[in-house]
Parts: sequence; C-alpha cells; structure tokens
Amino acid sequence: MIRNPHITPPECLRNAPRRAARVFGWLFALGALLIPGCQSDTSNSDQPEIVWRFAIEETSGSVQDAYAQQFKKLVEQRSEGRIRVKIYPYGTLGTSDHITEQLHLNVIQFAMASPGHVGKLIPEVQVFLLHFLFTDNPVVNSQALRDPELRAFLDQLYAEKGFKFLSIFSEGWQVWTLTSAALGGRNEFRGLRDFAGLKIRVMTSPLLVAAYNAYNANPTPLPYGEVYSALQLSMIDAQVNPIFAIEEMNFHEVTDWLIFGRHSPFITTVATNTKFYQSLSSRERSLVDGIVREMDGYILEKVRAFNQERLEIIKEDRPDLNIVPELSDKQRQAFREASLPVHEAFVEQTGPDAAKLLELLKSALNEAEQNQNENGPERNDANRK
Ligand code: 6CS
Repeated sequence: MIRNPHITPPECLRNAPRRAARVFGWLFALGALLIPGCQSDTSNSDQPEIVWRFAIEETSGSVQDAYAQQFKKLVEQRSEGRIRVKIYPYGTLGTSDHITEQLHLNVIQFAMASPGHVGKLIPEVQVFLLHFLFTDNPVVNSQALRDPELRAFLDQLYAEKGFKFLSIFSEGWQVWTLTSAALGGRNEFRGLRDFAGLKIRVMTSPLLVAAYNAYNANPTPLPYGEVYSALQLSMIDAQVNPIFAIEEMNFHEVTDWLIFGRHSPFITTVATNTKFYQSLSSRERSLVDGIVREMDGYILEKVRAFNQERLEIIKEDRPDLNIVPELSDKQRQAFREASLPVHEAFVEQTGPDAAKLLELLKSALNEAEQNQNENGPERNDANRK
C-alpha cells in the first residue's frame, strides 16, 4: 500500500531563493514560539520553568529522536524538573536549513546539524560526506568520531559560525534505493555504469553533487520532506539514506532496489547556540557536557538495533524488493576510483581547514583501527587503500 510520508513541507519552499527561505525560517520560529507549552511556565512554582528547545532533522521514532528523547530524559531528571526539554521533530520547524537558521538565532537551543545540510555554512564538515573514506568496520568508525583532537577542531570550526559543537555520531551505512526504471527494467545491478544519468536525490551539500557527478549521475538536491513525492512522481529515480530512515520515510514503498554500497556512513552532529551555551551556569554546562558524553555509547546501540529491525520491516512490507547486500570487489573498486578525485578537489576548493580536518579524521581512523586489531579484529579496512 502506498502511504504518504509524514512530512509535506509547503509547496512554496521548493526552490525558494535563500532570502525567502529565511523569512519562512522566521515564520516557523514565530509559530513555534506561539505553540502553547513552549513558553516559560510560572503557574506551578515560584521559580519559572526553563524550556530548552531541541530540533531534530528526522521524525518521531528515528535515531535522532532516540537521541533527543534520551537527552530530554536525562536533563529533566538531573535538573529535578527545573529544566524542560521540548523536542521538535522534522517538519514542525521547517527544513534542516531552517533549523540551522533558528539555532543561529537562539530561537531553538539544541539541534541536529547533519554535514549534508550544515555543510553549506561550515564547508569543512563536508569531509564526513566523502565516499570511501571510512573503514568497513562501524565500530572503528564510531571510535574515530570520538577522537578528542578531531572534536576539538570541530568545536573551533563551529565556534567561528556562532555554534557550539557538542557531538558527532554515525547513524549507519547509507544505502542506495533505485527504481526499476533507473535500471531500464533489467533485473541486475551492474555497478557504476548503472549510475550514468541516474536522477538521484542528495542532501543540499555541494560536495554531494560533486560526489555523484563523479559517478556520471544526475544529482538533485532536495529537502528530506520532498523525497517521497519526488520518487512517487518519478522526478527522481534514486535516493540514499540509512535503512532506518528509508523505512521511517516509507521510501521503500516507492523504490524497487536496495543497494548496500557501504560507500559512506550517515554522519550527524549535535550543536547548540554559542551565546546560549555561554549564558549557562557552570552547573548547567556540566549537566549538558556530561549527558552529551554519555550519549555516545547509548546512540551507537540504538543505531545498530534500529537499522537491523527496520530492515526486517522493509522486507516484510516489500517481499518483492531486490536487495544487493554488497558490491562485488570489482564494482567497489570502480566506485572507489571514481570517488577519489572528489577528495582532492574538496581539499583544494575548501582550503587548509578542510585539509586539516581530513587529516585528523584519517589519523583517528587509523588509530581506531589499530586499537581494534590489537584488542580483537573484526573486519579489515579496504576503503582507504
Ligand atoms: O536525507 C536527509 O536529508 C536526512 N537523512 C537523515 C537520515 N537524517 C536527516 C537528514 O536530513
């Protein structure tokens, strides 16, 4: 059965010029402020209740929602009810770009900021979007993302744009979904050559456009909420997201192929507003910092479970779906080779901070991999050779 996705952003936001989008950002923000329950509440005690607003780029039941819900639970418990966290799922405050804008304005205090969107503002973070950079082992990748030097440099890059970086984590491997029209009705996926001319939706980052241009595809940047109808109307033939997101947004209903390319994990970051963070008491700041640190392990387990469970749901809903569980070595090599010039162009065009971030990430991956090999190897890395 074809259902509509949960999100339908206003038609007028499509391809709207940046200034118009900003106005909508304000309107969404104003709307949020007028929602009952978002204001400080003085009715039950002498001390006004503090409300921290947390916007996520995904819907309820997603990985980002699991993160925000746990953050909310811990903040409310540990502040003994003095601080309340209100979560805004995707769509309630506009698109990811609107959320970033509202975080910048301190209309919301916490937000998920995926490099695929925030990369337009902080170009260096697009390093996390490069294909065939991470290892094959998700444990190694997550370990690398906890590297203190890497995080300290991200903190610096975010600070330059008025944000306080809090955390970074992977939401799982990105999986390509293709319609049968994309494969010309063939019942075989032939690898890189099937990407020639492929109308694939990407997040709104210039690097992702470059990444798919390198595969001779036809990348189309679109907000998350427009992907389902674009697939349904055959405006696009493909999109790419982790399994839990494909299920959550019902993309599996309007696709015929799931291809596990393991070309890159979906990375997101958690950020707060710098002025808001600086305005916190030292106790409140330690509360936030402590909880964010604890969340690393919590979310890793959720990501693993969500992606596993949702794949089963997809298979039940669409037993006819063609699943390519992995690329052959030859196919993988062809994609990898095509992607490498994008790494070089990214560094060249983005500048020395991008080069530094890339180096920090590579050395964090190497270190994490070495630790893994010493303490119990799981899978060897074939990606960065
Ligand atoms: O594809 C996107 O735009 C979205 N995908 C996920 C998994 N999270 C947020 C992001 O905006």
